[in-house]
Amino acid sequence: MTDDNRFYITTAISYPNGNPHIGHAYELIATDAMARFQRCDGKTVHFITGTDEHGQKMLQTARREGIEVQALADRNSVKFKEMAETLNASNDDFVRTSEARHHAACREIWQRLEAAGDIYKDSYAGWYSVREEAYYQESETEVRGDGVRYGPQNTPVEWVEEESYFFRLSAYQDRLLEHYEEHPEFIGPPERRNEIVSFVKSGLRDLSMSRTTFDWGIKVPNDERHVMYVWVDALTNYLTGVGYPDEGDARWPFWPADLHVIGKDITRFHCVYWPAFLMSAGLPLPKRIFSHGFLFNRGEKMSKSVGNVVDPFALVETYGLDPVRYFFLREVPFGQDGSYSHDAIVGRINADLANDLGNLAQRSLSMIAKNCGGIVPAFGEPDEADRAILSAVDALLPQLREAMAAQATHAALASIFALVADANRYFAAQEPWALKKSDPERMGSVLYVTAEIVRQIAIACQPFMPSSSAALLDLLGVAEDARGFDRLGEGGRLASGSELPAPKPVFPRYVEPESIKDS
Ligand code: MET
Repeated sequence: MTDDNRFYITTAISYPNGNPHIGHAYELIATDAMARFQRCDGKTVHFITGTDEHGQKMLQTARREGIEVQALADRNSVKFKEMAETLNASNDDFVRTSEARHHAACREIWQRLEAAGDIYKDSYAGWYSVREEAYYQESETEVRGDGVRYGPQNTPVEWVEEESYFFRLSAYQDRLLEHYEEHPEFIGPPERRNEIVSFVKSGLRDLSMSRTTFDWGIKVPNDERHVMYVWVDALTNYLTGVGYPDEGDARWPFWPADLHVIGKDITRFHCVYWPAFLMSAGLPLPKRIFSHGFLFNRGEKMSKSVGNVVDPFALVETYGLDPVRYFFLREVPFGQDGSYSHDAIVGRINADLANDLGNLAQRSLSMIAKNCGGIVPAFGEPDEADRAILSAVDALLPQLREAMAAQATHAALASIFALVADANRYFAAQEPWALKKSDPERMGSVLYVTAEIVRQIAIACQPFMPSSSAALLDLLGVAEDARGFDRLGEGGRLASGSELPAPKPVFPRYVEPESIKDS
């Protein structure tokens, strides 16, 4: 069952009660970069995302819109699928919780919890946030000046009183604490881990697992008046995505998940409830759960062509996909909150992508085209500067692995772009244009070294900016099957004498559209 070469990674599944917004895009882009990273690094990856279609929030939205809730789910789920395509997400599957396969997985997990003696019937009376689909203890809520009672994450709560099945969560307190202790990597970043440990230490109450006041959900086996609490259903999607309950399914060996990427507001569900359900069901626990922060547009100016700043489609339309992916993954330390604005995005596009990486590639490749007949030049005896820059770039992979093991996409990109800066300094200091007449062989060596650095940088950038990196690798004549991370370092050096296609710019500057500049 354990095959070190498999890597199973998931995003949270989104409530399709509205259009996808920037938060959904942020999580999907980051998770996609992590999935692609592992693929480039030789892993067999299974990456899933999806939509979370049951629960009271969906029902309320459908009623407000005057449509059937299934119709609402169908309509908006499509938009989430479209977003995944627009963002060039490489997910292998898209799980919708209204699908039959998911219902089967949920029924099975319920029966396992029941068989373990962890489910009992009682009645629930307490506070519930429909926006979060979360139960809260009274001590976690407060009545504010507007007379409304709010939960700890600032959403209104309402009183719920009904017959309910319960899960013996309280019985798992010690086992959970033990697990956190023995697996410090289980929850990241450390701030979230600390919060969870103290929440669990403060004492766990049994969890209400079903609702009877509406029927939009997965029916409880053998008691059809109850539908499962939406989070029981939602979390089980991670099992549905690997073929559960069919443990003979070809995807089942991917379980347990290597990484669940989620937003920090849903850490409790993933780090307390989910492992407890799995322990009860006798299934192995995911290896790691990483909670990212939120991106805010703090009233900062956005491009006027991004009519709605929270619309990921408009962002991609305005700035281009890979620049948006790069910005999200580079600008904000993954795991922390951050902000975005038009100026910040344009700054990154023009400084990092167009000036630094784009120019490095364009200048070196056009010199090869012009002065070397478009043929990768020979690399003569390396001098001190050549050796220094090549050994820096050859040492990139361990740094990337370390950063990505901690989901630090910003740190991985910082290492890559530090090399881009080094390479630009190398190129400027070597002045290959001046060597053209005085020492054409040396010019060839400098261009070779620069192109070789661009090759490695482009390979390393694939998880983050897949199509721009592919374009760069095409310009360098790197074959499709020579783009894995096993080709980073000395082993994959560019072949002198190979012919390159005509160079063209890959990272254009962002220029304000005329109509907007003057208005
Ligand atoms: N739909 C939930 C949310 O968006 C996430 C479910 S992940 C199992 O908060």
